[in-house]
Amino acid sequence: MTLRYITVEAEGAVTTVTLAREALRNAINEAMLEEIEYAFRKPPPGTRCFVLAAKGAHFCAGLDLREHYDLDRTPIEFMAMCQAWHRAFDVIQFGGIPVIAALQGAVVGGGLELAAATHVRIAEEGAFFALPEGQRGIFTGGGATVRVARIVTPARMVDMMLSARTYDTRRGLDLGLCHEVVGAGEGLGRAKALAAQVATHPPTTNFAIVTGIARIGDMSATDGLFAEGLLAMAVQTNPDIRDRLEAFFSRKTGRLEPKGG
Ligand code: 1HE
Repeated sequence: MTLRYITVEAEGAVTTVTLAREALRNAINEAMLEEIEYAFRKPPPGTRCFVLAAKGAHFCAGLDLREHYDLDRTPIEFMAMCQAWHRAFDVIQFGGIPVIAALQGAVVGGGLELAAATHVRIAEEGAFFALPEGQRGIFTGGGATVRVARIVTPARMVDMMLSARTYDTRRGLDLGLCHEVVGAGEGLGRAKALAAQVATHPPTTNFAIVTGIARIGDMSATDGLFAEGLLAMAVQTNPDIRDRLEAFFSRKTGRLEPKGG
């Protein structure tokens, strides 16, 4: 596929997907959405962790409102559009490969929906989170009612949509919209460093972490415990982990330190 709105760059086991529509604040049109889905569905061989980044001062302003206005979609056409967003973001969340997001500036509307599909979110100072759809007279359609509501609670999502309030990185961290805050200009470097470390985990371990926990959240407790056992059955008996355990016994690996973060 010829990529026009994003770039994809493989560096060893880490592949960086970058939104590259800076002039329109990385607003997502139909073609860009297809490119995003393609990038995560067909990773370069050997990819063990993704970084999702964005060019310019803002991560993503959400749905391309201009395209939406110009296409004047029918209800059925917009339903199909929502399903395309859901499909693409499901590939990000459930593709089995961890995705670390580097966020700056506006992470709003569909941009927050995109970020919420990633597994670890590193935000630069100055980043902000919002769901301004209500203010525009529209509704979310890229998965926020599921993903964002589960992060911040459904009640808070109602408030975010009615008030269009913005949360800075401090509040974003408290609410779980981001997991780490770094200085301006440091997000991509930190995301790549974390991705390089995550990429050293056995792929089946990462698969279980990024797919299992969210899937089990949809299950009853009984089914969830059973599913957890099945995942652990595959992961804990993987021969690849024996070397790691031996390294722990022989003190070749560092110990956890209670330094927080
Ligand atoms: C856009 C879009 C867009 C900017 N679609 N063109 N999302 C929103 O409601 C967010 C709308 N955007 C903003 O609030 C601001 O643009 C930002 C806070 C992100 C950035 O502000 P700023 O001052 O840096 O840029 P700007 O001057 O507002 O925008 C620069 C250009 O990008 C300008 O076009 P220009 O031709 O006048 O230069 C803007 O029109 C354009 N632009 N955002 C199209 N979103 C599946 S449903 C998902 C639901 C949604 O995501 S709704 C969208 C919510």
